[in-house]
Amino acid sequence: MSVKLMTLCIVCKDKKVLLGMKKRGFGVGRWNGFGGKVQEDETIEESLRREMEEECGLKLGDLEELGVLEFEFAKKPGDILEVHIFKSIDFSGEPTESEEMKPEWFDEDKVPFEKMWSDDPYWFPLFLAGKKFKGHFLFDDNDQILEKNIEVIK
Ligand code: N91
Repeated sequence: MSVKLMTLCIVCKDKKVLLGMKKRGFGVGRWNGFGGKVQEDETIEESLRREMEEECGLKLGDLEELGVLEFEFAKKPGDILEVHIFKSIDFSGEPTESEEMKPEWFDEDKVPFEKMWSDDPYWFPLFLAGKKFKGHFLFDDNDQILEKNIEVIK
């Protein structure tokens, strides 16, 4: 078994959320939060701050961690992506397109789930409600959910 630490940040402002259209690599063609793999020489928060600047040019201030999700793929059983999900309402700069992401604001009630990962409808509403959560999703070879387990924690 191996566990890879990852980060995901949803920036929120005026009842809108900032997502990025992934232009290349893992998850290409889907609206995502910002973040990525945590490197060995950095903390989870340091990694998120770095990825955020690289992917859309925003500098993050205070962060709130709301969720931890494990993603596992049937083609690589035992390889877990442990994703730490943060909310940011404290940031500076203007979202700017990068080679990896095209940022766009969406109304909280118009999140484009049809062009997002299949697990997002299960936890994004909890996130928007400010609830803390943890869970595990197992995906098939087409990134569809085979197993899910999600719970709100205190
Ligand atoms: O970025 C967002 C909003 N969701 C997201 C869901 C995922 N499910 C599996 N993976 C690898 C994901 C990445 C991002």
